[in-house]
Amino acid sequence: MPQLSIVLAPFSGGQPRKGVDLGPKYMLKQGLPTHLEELGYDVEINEPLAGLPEAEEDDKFGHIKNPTSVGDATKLIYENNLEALNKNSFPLTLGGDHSIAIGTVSAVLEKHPDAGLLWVDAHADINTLESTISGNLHGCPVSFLMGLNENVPTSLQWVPKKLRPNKIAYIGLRDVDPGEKQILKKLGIPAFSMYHIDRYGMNTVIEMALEAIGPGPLILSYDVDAIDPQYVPATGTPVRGGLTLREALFLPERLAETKRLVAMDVVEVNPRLASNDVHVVDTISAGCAVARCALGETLL
Ligand code: NNH
Ligand code: MN
Ligand code: MN
Ligand code: MN
Repeated sequence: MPQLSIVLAPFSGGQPRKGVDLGPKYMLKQGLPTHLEELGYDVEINEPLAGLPEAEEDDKFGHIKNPTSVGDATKLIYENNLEALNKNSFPLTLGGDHSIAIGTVSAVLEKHPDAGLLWVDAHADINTLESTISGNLHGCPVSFLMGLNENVPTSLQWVPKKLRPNKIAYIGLRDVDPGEKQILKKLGIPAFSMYHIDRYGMNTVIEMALEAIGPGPLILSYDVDAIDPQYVPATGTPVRGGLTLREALFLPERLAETKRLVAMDVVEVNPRLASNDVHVVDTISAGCAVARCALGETLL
């Protein structure tokens, strides 16, 4: 029986909105573990952040917010993901904000140095400590994974920096900061925006993204704000003009079919930002469906 480790990452210190730490609890309550068991997995639930104190708000590194808690939390997530991978279990990490991908992606690259990363998001999350305007670390994980920062705060110095620019592809972008656009251009990183999805269709965009990162195991880091806010309203930085629900689910369905996925994250679900119960249910359902599709659920 295939093994699956649901890694709970109820962490909110990478951005300012409380409530994104409730994501894992809501996705569990929706029945995700049972649904994954029904797909044939032997499921365990890990809580690497249990006992971690809440982020202290005054912790700053220049204008960068909460570097200590982001460093501490991502290291625990890294260790837990690596443990899962080492026992041949698939880590499904439930966020939490997107800073947690510093931990998950580092773990996969430690285990599988040839792995490629698909970053599904409205945002590129490749701001450096210099380029970030907000100072929120959930907008910076890719720059840490690639080693693009010169003066890294002590708490984040553990990050291995193993991600190469030709082993990542973005899908769903539509809100990229000017500094990030420069970085993407300079490093020649394959990035498929909503324009490309309209122009070529999701199926072809996936083929192009996989072609760009080449063979090897795959990590799917899925920020639910890639999906249009009409389907996923309860997220911290919604941007209109996003993926339809079918595009959003076809992507993980297609990746499951490749049998190359070795780990995935579902992040930025924030039930507290819903203005009514329907918004909560829509958002949580979409997040859970993304995970189930990536893990092999099919319509027929
Ligand atoms: N680019 C902005 C920043 O760095 C927004 C990032 N917000 C996200 N990223 N939700 O996925 O602050
Ligand atoms: Mn993100
Ligand atoms: Mn985003
Ligand atoms: Mn509505």
